[in-house]
Amino acid sequence: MRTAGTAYARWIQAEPRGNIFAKLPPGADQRGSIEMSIAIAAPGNGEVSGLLDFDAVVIGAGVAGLYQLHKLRELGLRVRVFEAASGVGGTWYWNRYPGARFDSESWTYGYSFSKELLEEWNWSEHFAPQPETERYLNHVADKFDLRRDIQFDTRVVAAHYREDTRSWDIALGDGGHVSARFLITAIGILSAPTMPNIPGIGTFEGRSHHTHDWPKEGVDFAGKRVAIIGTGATAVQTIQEIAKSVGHLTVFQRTPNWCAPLNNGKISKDEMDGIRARYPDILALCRETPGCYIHSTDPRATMDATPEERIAFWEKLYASPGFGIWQGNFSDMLTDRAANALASEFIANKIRQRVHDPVVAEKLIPRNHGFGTRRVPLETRYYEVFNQPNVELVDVNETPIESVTRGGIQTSAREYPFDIIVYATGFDAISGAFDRIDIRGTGGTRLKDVWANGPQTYLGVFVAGFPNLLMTMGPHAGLGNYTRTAEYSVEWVSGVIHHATERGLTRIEATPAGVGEWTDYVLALGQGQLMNEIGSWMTGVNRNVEGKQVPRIMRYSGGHPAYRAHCDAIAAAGYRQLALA
Ligand code: NA7
Repeated sequence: MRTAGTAYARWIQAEPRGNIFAKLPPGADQRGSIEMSIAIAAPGNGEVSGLLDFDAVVIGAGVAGLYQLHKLRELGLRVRVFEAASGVGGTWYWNRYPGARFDSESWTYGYSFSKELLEEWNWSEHFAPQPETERYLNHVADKFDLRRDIQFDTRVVAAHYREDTRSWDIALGDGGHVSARFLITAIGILSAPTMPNIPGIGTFEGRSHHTHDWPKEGVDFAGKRVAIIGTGATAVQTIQEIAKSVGHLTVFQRTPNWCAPLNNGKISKDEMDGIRARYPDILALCRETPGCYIHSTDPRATMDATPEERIAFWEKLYASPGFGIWQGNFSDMLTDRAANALASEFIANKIRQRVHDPVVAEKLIPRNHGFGTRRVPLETRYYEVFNQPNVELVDVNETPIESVTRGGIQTSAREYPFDIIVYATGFDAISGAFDRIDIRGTGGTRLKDVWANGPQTYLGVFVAGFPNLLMTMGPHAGLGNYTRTAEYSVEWVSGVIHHATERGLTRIEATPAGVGEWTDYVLALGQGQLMNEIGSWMTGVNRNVEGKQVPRIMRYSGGHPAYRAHCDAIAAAGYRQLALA
């Protein structure tokens, strides 16, 4: 993945206005250019804008939504944010399960738009725990006085476009309706949690919680018999935390993941002062790397290094904090099978060294995918948990879960009694949160139907046939270190809206040709990347959701610098590719 992305990123930075399709991988569609992709219509229905409830409605008050509100207010627009939760934070509001924390360096995650905010906020750990991030986002909401335009405890259930008024009718979970010229989604990529389809879930008489809907008052695990279903990044964080206090823990694993050490640490006051002084360099570095982390791919191919050099390099990465071992590995690790197999074997041996029981160790080593081809969970003594006498690993491929009973979980082998069941079973990712809202464009077309065979967008921002709908962090956009990429997304969306409002334009739409070209381009770019071959939330697979069983290319994979170059070029050219009216 990195090879193609990085090379492309370098090229597009050198020639940001060129024909972006000229450097597609062999075999990719090379028909188009960046021209002809969006449509902004001429002034027409400006007269109704005063009758609309709002100029813009934003769905979601998480990282993207908060900043989107701030930016649109700066444009002088009347904005309302609807948020299903009772507070701000999105992911960092909901996911308050034990052990929830960043895998991005805290000091790369904060907003960069306000120097004052950067100056005044202190991170206490290199990878901050959830309560600290939630506090941070509350601080942002207070500092910029955002709450007065946010309606909490309100879910948007439907949004229908009206051609006569060039506006959106938005239906709320409480039965209310509002109208707005622009509808902006800031609904995140991992916000639609999913439960497994196991019979009897409702009959369990103990406590059970999905990690996403964790109770604010917390859950006491001390001495309890606890089950956890799932072994993704969320489960890994939860398991290593609750293993400290449970009476007995049973981990139900379907697919093991390749986990690597987080190597977290506290940040002293002096260290924080040093970080603050380096913010311009840190943020500049994040702008250069494909995923907007501080880690960038090593330029060497795996076989360029001797076996001894490889091991020394991987040992260093394994002992370093954060995603370096995933994002900063050899350049061919995620595109070359032989290279990937070597990296995988290195991690497999680490698991064998850390887990005492060889049978358990082998069960924890993934067999159906290579290292880094699914999201790498970062861990702190996760593997050592399986050395505890009160922790058991159940491979549900060997003994499938048949049902949840009143007292526990019944597998094909036996019934396990539990006091608490934790569902760490993930999300209907990327497009799932869109599917849960009845979004209809021109002619009543449903977005869910348009995307039935995979997302089709222009830049991950627009969908043809859905005028004035703008997505922050939408499917096929450049994603990565969340706040870094969300800030850009919000700024670009704000730029188009500014362009339209200052000219009295009331209709912005992507053209079908533009959407077709962008979609073909993103799909072509994703070919040959091992990540796109395996089912995971990153390829939109969720075995608990109908129609989401097959891996699809859901993310732009050319690296964020190249993504920005595309979007900047379109803005600089006055959004000529949009249909503007
Ligand atoms: P993930 O990474 O999608 O993990 C979900 C886990 O739940 C995964 O191990 C699944 O196994 C497992 N799962 C789901 N349904 C079942 C059933 N029916 N039986 C057994 N196991 C099941 O979600 P996370 O919340 O951990 O992480 C999502 C992202 O959020 C994370 O990467 C961070 O970026 C933040 P499977 O792999 O499908 O076999």
